[in-house]
Amino acid sequence: MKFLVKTFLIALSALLFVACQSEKKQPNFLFVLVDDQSAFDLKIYNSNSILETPTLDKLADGGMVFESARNMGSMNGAVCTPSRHMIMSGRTVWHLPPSAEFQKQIDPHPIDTMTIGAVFNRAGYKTMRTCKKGNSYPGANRQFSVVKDKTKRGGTEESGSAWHSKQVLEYLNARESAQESDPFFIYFGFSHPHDTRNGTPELLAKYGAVNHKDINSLPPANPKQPQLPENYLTAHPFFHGHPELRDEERVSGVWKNRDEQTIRNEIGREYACDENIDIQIDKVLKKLEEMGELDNTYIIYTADHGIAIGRHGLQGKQNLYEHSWKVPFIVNGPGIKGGTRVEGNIYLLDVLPTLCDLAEIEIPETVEGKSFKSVLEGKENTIRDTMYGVYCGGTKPGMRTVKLGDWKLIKYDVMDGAVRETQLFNLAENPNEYLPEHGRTGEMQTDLAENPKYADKLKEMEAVLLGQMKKHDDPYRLWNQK
Ligand SMILES: [Ca+2]
Repeated sequence: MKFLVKTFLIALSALLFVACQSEKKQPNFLFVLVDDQSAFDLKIYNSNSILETPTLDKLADGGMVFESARNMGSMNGAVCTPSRHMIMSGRTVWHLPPSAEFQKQIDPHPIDTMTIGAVFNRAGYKTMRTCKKGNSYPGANRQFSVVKDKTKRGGTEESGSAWHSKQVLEYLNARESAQESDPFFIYFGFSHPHDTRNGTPELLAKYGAVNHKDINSLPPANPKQPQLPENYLTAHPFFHGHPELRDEERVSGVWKNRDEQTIRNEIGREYACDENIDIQIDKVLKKLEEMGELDNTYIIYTADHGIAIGRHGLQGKQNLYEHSWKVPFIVNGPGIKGGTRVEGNIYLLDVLPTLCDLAEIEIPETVEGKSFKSVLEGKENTIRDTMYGVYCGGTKPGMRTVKLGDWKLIKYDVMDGAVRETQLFNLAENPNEYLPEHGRTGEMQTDLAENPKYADKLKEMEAVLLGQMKKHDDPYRLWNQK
């Protein structure tokens, strides 16, 4: 009798377990991707910033902030394009479909069906995306069931970032009306703060900026504008190696100007676009809350890469300093401990395997990125030791970087050997990557490559770089590599 009771109890608990499991809803995903935003814009990463982003602050307070999240790089001037290929496919920079380099895709490629939209559709998710059109991965974009892509860089509701949030809100309203119960994956992309940075009139006024259009005059100075960045320079000390690069020479409002008025006005414009995005995200989060879906939704906030806007005398994203190589990365969702900051050492190409892992979906075999679920669960602080970065969009081989611990090496081999430069930074002591031209007094607050005291460190980092180039099938070698 006792045995029967025991057997009955075991069977009952097994049944309850199965019932609970089937009631456990799969999580939703809201993946927010902004275009060309430096992590240093945000107060979350830079306490000197005057940019107000209450929605992101709330996401960070309730979630996890990654200190070291990076775009692996680019083999062409449109850094956006390979970045988006890496996000969608989870593959490394030298292993992407040809559309990453040639920026055109007419025929389907086998990798297309191993990308976010396709993978989540097969797992029973409802998938939707809105984003800018162009400089993207068309073969992956069309895998989403609902696609609302348009480039929106204006300063009105219809022509700016509000258009993207409207697409998501309409999609959520339709789900509600249809009483849709399958989980969702929403790719919530914006066309801003990428130039042209036409902010809304109210937000431009708040940051003292104007949509400057006249190449023959300077925008007016205004005390409300953000201060110059700490690592601002009027010119980069040597040529970056990409002749006639659009982002360094032809961005409306900046052109080749690097004076204080131009840069402060342009950062004001950037902040106006950033804050507008923050407002748009809030609308969607409020809607999810109303629907009772917010608690079961992972929200991921990031950018395709950073941007210079006056830092180091540069304007574009075609460099490997922290302002351009690093991206903001915030995750908020079920089980993530609020207010946490981690190193992470993640690439954007780790997003797909991580989200598969969180949804308990099999990670496609074509993925080369690593899941960082263990970091989100608080079990680890970082998933790799070494980070590798590439800019190979101008003269070849271009720029390469590696980071290991606090140390970072950047090398430039451009203009047929006319520019061969090496920089060594300790990011703990010199997070702004000050150069001699910045005139800081601290021994380590400069480029240490020429300092004999750090010769061994330099040698070590050179070896780490070559190792990473081999590991990632980098097709080039630098002048001092064999
Ligand atoms: Ca971009």
